[in-house]
Parts: sequence; C-alpha cells; structure tokens
Amino acid sequence: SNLKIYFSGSIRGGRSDVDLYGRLVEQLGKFGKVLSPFVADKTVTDASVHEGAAMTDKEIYDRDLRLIEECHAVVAEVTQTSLGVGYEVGQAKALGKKILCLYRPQPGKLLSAMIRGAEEKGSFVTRDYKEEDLPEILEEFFTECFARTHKDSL
Ligand code: 6IA
Repeated sequence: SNLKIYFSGSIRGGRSDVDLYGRLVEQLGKFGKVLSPFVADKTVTDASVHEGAAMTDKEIYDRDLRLIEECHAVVAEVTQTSLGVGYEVGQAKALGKKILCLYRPQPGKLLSAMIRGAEEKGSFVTRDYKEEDLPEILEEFFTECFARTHKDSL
C-alpha cells in the first residue's frame, strides 16, 4: 500500500500510553507507511530533550507539520489529553485529511467536544474503543475512507 499515515499521540501531555502507541503503530503498518514512529518511541519522554539528537521545538513543529501535509490519513490516540495531538488533528482537518480519533472511555472523563463534535461521515471519525477492537476499527476506517477512491487519490 502507498498510503501514508501520520500517527498522533501524547508526548508532553504525558507518556502513560506509550506502549499502546507502539502496538497501534505496528497494526497501522498493515494499512500503510507510518510517517511518525517517534510518537511510539519509548526513549522519547515528556521531560527529556534527547541527548545529542536534540531538535529544537521549531524543528519538531516544522518537521511534523510537513509530514501531516504529506500524509493521507491521521490516526490519533486521543485518550491522554495533549495540546499537540489536538493541534495536529485540527491542522489535519483544515488540510482535508482523513482522520480517525481513537478514545478509550474512562469514568469521570469526557472527550473534548472539539474532537467528538467534529464527526463527518467518511472523513472525520471518532471511535470509542477497547484495545481488542482495534483490528476491526482500523479495517473499517481504511476500507470506508480509502477503498473506493484509493487508486484515484494516491
Ligand atoms: O503536546 P504534546 O507534546 O503531547 O504533542 C504530541 C504530538 O506533537 C505528537 O503527535 C507529535 O506528532 C508532536 N510532537 C510533540 N513533541 C514532539 C517531539 N518531541 N518529537 C516529535 N513529535 C513531537 C521529541 C523531543 C525529542 C528531541 C526528544
């Protein structure tokens, strides 16, 4: 598949879901090329500036925005609240990208209306999920959003 996928997940918003991001990126590999493997990289923490490999915030911003422009779909894990993830989803929507937001419902917490309320059939999808549902949810999203227009749009 020539599909390019940008995976978005919390970094400075908190890294408690980083193992899950890793499993998600692995599953996304079945549908296309993931342009942002660093989001699932356990050595990237919310506090640290990488020894040696340090990029400035501007370099990170410029690179990530370029990759979002380049991608066909953004898949965002939105359970761990993150300003960066929300910003990237908004940018992706403005650029007309296909978007899948994945949320694990938790007691006493509600997903932002700016994500839940952005639903648009076939282009902006938010799914409540448990990890075991992921294969089916991903299959459905990529089939619905790309199966037909795939060859024309790539
Ligand atoms: O506000 P947050 O940090 O939680 O935002 C997370 C989102 O912004 C992710 O989906 C990434 O696409 C992007 N992002 C934020 N920080 C970084 C980053 N820092 N590297 C790559 N993407 C980022 C790493 C610093 C590194 C030198 C250790």
